[in-house]
Amino acid sequence: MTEPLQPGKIDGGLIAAGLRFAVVVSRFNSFITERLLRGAVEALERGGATNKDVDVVHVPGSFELPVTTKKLAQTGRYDAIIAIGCVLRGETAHYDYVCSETSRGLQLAQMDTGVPVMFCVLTCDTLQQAIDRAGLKGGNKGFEAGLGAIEMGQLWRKIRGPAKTTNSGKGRRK
Ligand code: INI
Repeated sequence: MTEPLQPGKIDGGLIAAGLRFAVVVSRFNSFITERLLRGAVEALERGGATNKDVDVVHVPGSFELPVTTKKLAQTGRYDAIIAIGCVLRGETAHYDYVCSETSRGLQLAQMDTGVPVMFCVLTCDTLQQAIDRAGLKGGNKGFEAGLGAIEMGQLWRKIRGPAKTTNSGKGRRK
């Protein structure tokens, strides 16, 4: 009898050492987003990332996350990018525009550049829902995004080899 086929597996691990990350953070609702940021940085640190491996960039609101994420991705310096925001429903349709354009823009940023982008934008009806997801009973979504960034960064390196430049380098990946 022949042995059953054993397919080769390509998985990302949870070791951040040697990978480079950017974290883009919205200042809007900073009470929440700074907690998500702390969670993301903690995950990267636990994975073995060091100071030189992580850049944190602040933007005014979630609506500014996509263009900034794309700009950072185009530098070729990062293995993965974490986009952090918090959109809270108000009395008008503003919430819907910010949510849809932010999610669509972040998806476009990763599809256009090929750099994995973690969608860590809370879209909540109430402040309590956001608090619960920023370190209380719903865990910390920033920490989960940090783990996701490590896994995707590792996976990409296995699929296509290391990024071409360093954080201090000037070149771009073509
Ligand atoms: N930005 C957020 O990140 N969260 C919100 O809840 C929010 N609300 O409700 O208005 C918000 N608005 C600002 C927006 O992201 C832009 O910064 C602004 O419109 C300027 O482009």
